Amino acid sequence: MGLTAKRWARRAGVVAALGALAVLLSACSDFSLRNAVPPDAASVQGQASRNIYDIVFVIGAAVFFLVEGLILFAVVHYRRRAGDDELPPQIHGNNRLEIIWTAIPIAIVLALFVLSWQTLNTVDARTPTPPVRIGVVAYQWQWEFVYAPEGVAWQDCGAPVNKGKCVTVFGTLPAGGDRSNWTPPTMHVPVNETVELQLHSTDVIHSFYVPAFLFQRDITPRKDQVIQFTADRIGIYRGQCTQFCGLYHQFMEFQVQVESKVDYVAWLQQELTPPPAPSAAPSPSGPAGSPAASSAP
Ligand SMILES: [Cu+2]
Repeated sequence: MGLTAKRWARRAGVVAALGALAVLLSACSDFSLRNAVPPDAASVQGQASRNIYDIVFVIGAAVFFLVEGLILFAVVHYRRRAGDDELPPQIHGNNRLEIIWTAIPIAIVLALFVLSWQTLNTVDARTPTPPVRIGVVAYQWQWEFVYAPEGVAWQDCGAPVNKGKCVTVFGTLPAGGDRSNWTPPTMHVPVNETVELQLHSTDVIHSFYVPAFLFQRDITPRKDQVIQFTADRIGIYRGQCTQFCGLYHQFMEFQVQVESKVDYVAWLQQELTPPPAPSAAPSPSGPAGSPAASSAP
């Protein structure tokens, strides 16, 4: 009686597990292995992050399969068989084994520490004379990208003496929240040149994130962040604020257009020719009510 109940319970368990697996697989019909790994890096710094990701992934996978394989082997090979009525010999302590399984994880952790340190140095490396400097102003709920000429700080672009010298890309909210005819603000940068971003928030914490650069940095009010990157693949890359920053946070998208130096200079020149932007100063005033077109030039 007890045995039959146990068997039924086991069968019910198997059916439930198969059902759960079917539900799980049906939910993953869009699953592709491509989505399970980070995107191809489009910057030198992103490639460094990607390299260490790959190394950690390979080590993690090797450890997983080794440990799971040994567990399965032990469970199957040393399972209790008919007639096994006594415990197998009980062993306590094995110095050689214990040294090995302590030393290997320590070696892995130390190697990863050194590699992470090197990667961090690559990602955070800064040159004192970046060829391109951009002021990035984040506010509820858009972005402004301010290009100031050599010798002018982006914060001073609003001064009358600098009129016509700066280029400002103003982000606008999609009218009525409708994205169909809306383009997020675009940051133009030349390929293979170091670009410095001076990240500034005028209100709450935002976050600068471009998935293709495998990079994210919070922008905290009253504490500007300076980052540098070198995009090495021409293309247009999506960006998004990734700190929930209020009602229209989801509209804080932007694009980074990586183009040839010639195209970049041509774009800058075209933007510098009149008619100039109505105001080059950051205008953090978002719309009061619903998302609507704001101060686009
Ligand atoms: Cu934000």
